Amino acid sequence: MNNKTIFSGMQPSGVITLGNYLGALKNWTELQDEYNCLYCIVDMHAITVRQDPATLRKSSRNLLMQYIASGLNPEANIIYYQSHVPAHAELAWILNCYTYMGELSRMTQFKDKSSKHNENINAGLFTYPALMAADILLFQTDVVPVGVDQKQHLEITRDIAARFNAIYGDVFKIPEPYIGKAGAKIMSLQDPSRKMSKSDEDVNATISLIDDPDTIIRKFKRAVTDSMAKVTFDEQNQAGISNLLNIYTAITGETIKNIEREFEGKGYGEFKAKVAEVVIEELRPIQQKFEELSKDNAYIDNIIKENAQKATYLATKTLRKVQKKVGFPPLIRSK
Ligand code: AQP
Repeated sequence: MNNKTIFSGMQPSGVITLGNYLGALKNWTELQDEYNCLYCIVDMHAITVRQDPATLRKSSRNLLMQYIASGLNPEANIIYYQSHVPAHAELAWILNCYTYMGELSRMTQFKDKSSKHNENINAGLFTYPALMAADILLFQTDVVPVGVDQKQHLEITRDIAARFNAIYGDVFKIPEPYIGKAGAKIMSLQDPSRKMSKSDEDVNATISLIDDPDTIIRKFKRAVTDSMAKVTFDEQNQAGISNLLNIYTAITGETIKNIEREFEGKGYGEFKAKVAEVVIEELRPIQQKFEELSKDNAYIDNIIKENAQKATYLATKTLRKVQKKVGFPPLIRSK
């Protein structure tokens, strides 16, 4: 244990995908023994896109169970709902006042999501990075493990923290990104120029963490490839095959060169079947554990309660310091 803090989170905006798992969750489980970790279910971020309330509640609980089922230890890590810790919203408001419209408008995620949801381009979607900065900075985080798609948000977090520190002294620790070598960005199976996303409406574009073996085989069979008939890593001309190679290497730890050699002279059908097989085997124990956890409501409720308390305690320390720095009057406590 190195005493450093890790913070990361996922939105309960659908069932998490193989992209979320390989780009983030799998790395989290490898880091948990070394660091003090907080893994959040960022439900406040999720409502920047319209959600059905009952589905959001269910997805949030499922996501918490999927964190645990994937190997996160809920006793050693703080696994909690963002909305249960009001300090996230309180710090986000303050940081909004130290974040510029110009920098927010350069965020690729805002551009992508506002074009996808042009009937609901709300202020929350625009100021999403200030809330994400609050999430991270509240815990004096050293390291943030994210997929490469979230790197821009981490950069703005660092800019906001440095700006705040330049005015008020060393209030926030400046966090570093941690991007795993394999699985940094998994692409859609139907359009390998876009990332695999849990909110994708095309069910064939994503592998979800709870897909059964037949579904996984079918989705890989339908995955878009090319007509070059060779399993080689070439993101320009063979984006689909390169994506499958990325998935295969992220799961097996085998090098791309070795995988190319293994499939030399073999057809895409055989390669896809092998990729499906390793994915099925990777997900099998996670799915079994998820089933078990789904039956133990009291255990899950207890984790939710205890971890919210732990996170609130840590977050309040930073929040009070920030409130004092910006000039808010101190709370008067009853004797
Ligand atoms: N395709 C991906 N490849 C690798 N990593 C990915 N991540 C997301 N997609 C991929 C990583 O997963 C974590 C969770 O992200 P999030 O839920 O906060 O939001 P997101 O990046 O917007 O994820 P989605 O799946 O695309 O959600 P929706 O569809 O709701 O927008 C992050 O660490 C991210 O890097």
